[in-house]
Amino acid sequence: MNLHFEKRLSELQQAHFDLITTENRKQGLGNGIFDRYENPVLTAAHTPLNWRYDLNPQTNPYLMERFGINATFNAGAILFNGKFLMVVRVEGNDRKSFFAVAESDNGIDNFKFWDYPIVIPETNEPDTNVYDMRLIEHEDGWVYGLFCTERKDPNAAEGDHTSAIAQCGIVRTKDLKKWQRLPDLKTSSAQQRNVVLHPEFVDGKYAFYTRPQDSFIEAGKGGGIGFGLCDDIENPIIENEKVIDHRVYHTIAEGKNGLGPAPIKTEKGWLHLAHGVRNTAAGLRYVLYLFMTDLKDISKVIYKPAGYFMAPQGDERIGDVSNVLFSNGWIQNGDDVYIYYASSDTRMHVATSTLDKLVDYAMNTPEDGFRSAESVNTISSLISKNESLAVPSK
Ligand code: M1P
Repeated sequence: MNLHFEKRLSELQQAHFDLITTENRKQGLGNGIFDRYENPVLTAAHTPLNWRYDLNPQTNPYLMERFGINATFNAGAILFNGKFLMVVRVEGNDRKSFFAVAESDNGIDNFKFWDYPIVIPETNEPDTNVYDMRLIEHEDGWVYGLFCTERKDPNAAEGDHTSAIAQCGIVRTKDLKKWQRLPDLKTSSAQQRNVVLHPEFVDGKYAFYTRPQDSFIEAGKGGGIGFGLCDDIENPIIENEKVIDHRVYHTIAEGKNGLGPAPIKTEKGWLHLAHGVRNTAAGLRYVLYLFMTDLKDISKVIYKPAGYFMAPQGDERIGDVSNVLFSNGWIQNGDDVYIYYASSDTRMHVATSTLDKLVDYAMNTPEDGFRSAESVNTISSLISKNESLAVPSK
């Protein structure tokens, strides 16, 4: 008997069990808009041991990791058969991402991965890397998964091993186990990431939110959150793409932006969560912002608070790609909203709020005045409004 193997296995199992069963608690006072939680909901260490280790003492006497997992992030989310599910972007040490489902009863802790990662069927053009799935329960009865499929740019110059083309891959399922692949979305843009399907038909057509870009990283002359309609999801082509949420100089989204999860319908309009990116001396900074669109004309932005809704804080700031918050999944359960967000391309967190609070935030937070003087005007009117109140001082 290999005593070292047995002892190490038992320690690994205990540590894994302790980690995935850790209770999560709300952090302190918060900002009144949402609550953060003390622990990430998923890290690389949450992935099952039998994904990472050969558990046979004959073939792995030192009980070494045989398949390292680097990160678990950018998860789509859905409430399915009463369970909170995330379709997680799991990235191996080999830099390839794949999708896997993690499930929890309460949405804030005890997330456990299903036995096997998802097998995504391929088109005639194999995917090099797949990531960032948005899950959409469409009124046609399918659950769609829209994700980025990345392939090497066939026109890359000799010796260029980084140029890539990102496009939108589409799968659909009824049970989140068997997935049917549809053709990749066709638009006139050279690059597409952050594509989201609207959950309802619009004029009998499938409606997509897009993110046209000139190049893989840079928006170039493109960018902004786009919108377009398509007749047939099995032959998905968008002929006309119009930008509905533009990049603007000296805002949190001057560099680029992209929609997060599918919007949530409220009485006051469609609620959207998106990310905005700006460049800094320390590299790109990704923050999350919220806006609302009109119920009748879903391409019309009706409320857009200034600045960010959430930005990286504390440990969230550090990771593989530091200073990044990214969200492509949220779950509405009655009035409660569970926002699943990744920090620094490394781990998943949850923040909770309610529909009422998010709509109040979207409708009543001042808009961007685009100049410092306008910010001073906004804060001054708040101060003078508060002056007339008899607020007890401490
Ligand atoms: O590294 C930050 C994010 O960068 C990309 O997002 P975007 O397309 O908006 O630039 C994506 O690769 C995303 O996965 C990643 O989190």
